[in-house]
Amino acid sequence: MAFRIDQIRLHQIAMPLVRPFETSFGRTVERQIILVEAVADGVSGWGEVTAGERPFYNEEWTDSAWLLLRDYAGPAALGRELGSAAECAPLFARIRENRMAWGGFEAAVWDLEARLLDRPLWRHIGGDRAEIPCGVSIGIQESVPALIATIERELACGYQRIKIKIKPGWDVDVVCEVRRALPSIRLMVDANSAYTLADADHLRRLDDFYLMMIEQPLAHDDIIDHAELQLKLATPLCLDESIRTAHHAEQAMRLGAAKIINIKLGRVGGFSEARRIHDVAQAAGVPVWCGGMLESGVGRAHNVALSTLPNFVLPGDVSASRRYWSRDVIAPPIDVTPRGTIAVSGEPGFGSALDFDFLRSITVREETLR
Ligand code: OSB
Ligand code: MG
Repeated sequence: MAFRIDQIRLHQIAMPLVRPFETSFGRTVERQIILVEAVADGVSGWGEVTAGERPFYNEEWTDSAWLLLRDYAGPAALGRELGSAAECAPLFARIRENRMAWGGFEAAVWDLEARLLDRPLWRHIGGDRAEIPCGVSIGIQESVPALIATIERELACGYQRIKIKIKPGWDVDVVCEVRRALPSIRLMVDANSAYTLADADHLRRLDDFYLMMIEQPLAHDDIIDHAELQLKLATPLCLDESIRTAHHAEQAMRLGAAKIINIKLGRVGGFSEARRIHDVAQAAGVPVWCGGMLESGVGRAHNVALSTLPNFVLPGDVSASRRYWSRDVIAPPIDVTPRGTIAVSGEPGFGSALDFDFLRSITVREETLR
């Protein structure tokens, strides 16, 4: 359906995590999140920028995203007549990368279109399942017993698979002990680019622990070394950081660098590219799952919607709001069933209401583009 973007509002919110989250590239204690509100005909659609606070996962960070939206993506989209939400991403074709920034806006436009059509976002993007399988991502802990206790707590909540973050010095021995304590759980690891091909023999030791996959062991922008590493490992490799477009996905699958693909809405620049990656992977028989970036309820609900597409066959890093937030910006918050699933909402758009009083109370800057 055709609509015109009359206004764009940027809201930056500060949200302390319930507990710090540590990966191979750093520790996050508080999120600084930009929510993007796209307005047409008095109706607002909402999206979330998933950039971190520092440029350590990819090149983006909260402040870079703010400037990109304010000075480039916003002006490229304002006042434009769109025939449909699918026409949004091409407006940003001149912008190199910075996908999390403009992808937050792109997701808001899909939400907006779903609301204009009075339709749930998950149905609007072509989802076909009302309940999605869920896993959790567990950061680097201070000790192995603390890690095992954390895993047991998450299993008790019903989560279907456990992902643990690894880095040099917190890898093979840790996985070995987790496996000894919990021999039959569905387990995987994520290195966030902490290794090189020189570590191939070390990484091969992970083959003893029948992991579901090893996520992004090598460089954030590499495909070829991953292909070479895969030849040396029995455990399937999954790419996260390296896949930003369907073209990257095709190259990685062709070379044998990715037997599984993690799709993150922000990393790939929104729903259009996420669906394209989903489709090329499906055509190649490669399963995908939805990654997470410590999102607030807005991004979390978008991830739930994305996960309803048919080739999202593995449990994603899409988990309950309460794992990260004492209070979320949406009401009701995202919750998990005892079966380790999240049920989608039948409400229009991303499916929950924003808690505007709370949103105002945690807003640190706001700007309206018109
Ligand atoms: O690589 O998947 C990742 C969090 C921040 C940055 C990168 C990653 C992650 C996670 C958390 O694993 C997933 C979540 O939001 O639960
Ligand atoms: Mg990852």
